[in-house]
Amino acid sequence: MRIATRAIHAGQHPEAITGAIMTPVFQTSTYVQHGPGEHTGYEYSRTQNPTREALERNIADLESASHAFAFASGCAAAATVMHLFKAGDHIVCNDDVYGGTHRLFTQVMATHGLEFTFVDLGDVNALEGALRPNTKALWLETPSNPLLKIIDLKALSTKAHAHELVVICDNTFATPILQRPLELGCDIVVHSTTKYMGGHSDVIGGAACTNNDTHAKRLGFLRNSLGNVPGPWDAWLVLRGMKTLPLRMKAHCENASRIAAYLVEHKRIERVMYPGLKTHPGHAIAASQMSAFGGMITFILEGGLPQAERFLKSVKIFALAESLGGVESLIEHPALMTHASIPAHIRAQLGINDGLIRISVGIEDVNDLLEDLDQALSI
Ligand code: P1T
Repeated sequence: MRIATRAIHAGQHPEAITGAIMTPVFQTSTYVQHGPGEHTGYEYSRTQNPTREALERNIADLESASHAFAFASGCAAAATVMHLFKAGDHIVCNDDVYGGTHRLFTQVMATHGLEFTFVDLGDVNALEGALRPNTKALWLETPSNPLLKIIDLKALSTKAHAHELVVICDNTFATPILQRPLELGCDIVVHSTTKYMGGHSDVIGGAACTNNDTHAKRLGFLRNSLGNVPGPWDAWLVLRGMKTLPLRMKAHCENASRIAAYLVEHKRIERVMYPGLKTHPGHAIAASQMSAFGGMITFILEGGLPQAERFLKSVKIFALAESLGGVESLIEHPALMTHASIPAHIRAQLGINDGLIRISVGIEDVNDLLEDLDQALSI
């Protein structure tokens, strides 16, 4: 079956007692046992929950994975994946990642003895220069947050596997509708399901997927031990979002490409970062590994912070807020908001400067979005 059909049906069965077509919210912490240890396969909701499992079957199917694990947040998924490694292990990571991922790696996992090197992997040959004898994994985020850099997943997976690294890809910005990293050679995919998968800005969640049975067994053990599971309601909300993910992604991509084309032409915009633009350095790779270019656009407004602040306060439909991937359009200032936890000198090196603005293009009528940007840019 094709992906739009699978998004609706994969992993879903009518409920056994009533035939309810939608998976119920199994809002229970525990399950009755017939005798000690004689259970139905369900013992305790941290360990097993039918609503969560329905979501996991759905996500696994879309990501071409044999295993998926839902988490309480994207950060919880990333933290659990990091527990596959031990003190003294070294991980190479692309330089531009979500600020919370950078914070998790450098201010949490590093204090437990993991070592990280951040490098611009837009040039795949940069990997070799970052390797150490103790390098165990490669963490990739593409398109990256917030600079929308594109990383060649196939080429880097091949290179990394030659050094026996575990390749992990954060696929939050693309979703499995646009890009399936496991098919391109990655070993583990992580998501913030808070974003496009949930799709309505009403839930926090995460996921990790793999086809590797050893990683899957360990991830299941780790999640049960760490206890960072989503509640059944949250799993249900993400599952509901999944059903419209293909439709929504199509609308996000169409609106974003119209808006990127508008911004490129605007005299007050110094630079537009959108992988769909032919001028984007990663455009050819994006075109080969993604089926469309996504709903995120980052741009530099002339005039630094004062102009950026004025613009951010002038938009009327775009809401000034962290996060992305909901049906509604959001706008934010990475340096002061989503990436504020990254030290200023690193932000400066990366180019996350005071004029940098990121938009999550929603699925409203694109003409309203264009008019909103236009009026705010003329103030
Ligand atoms: O917020 P949470 O569900 O824990 O997901 C973290 C996360 C992981 N990976 C990527 C690529 C992300 O963008 C995020 C969260 N990002 C935002 C909140 C943001 O506004 O960029």
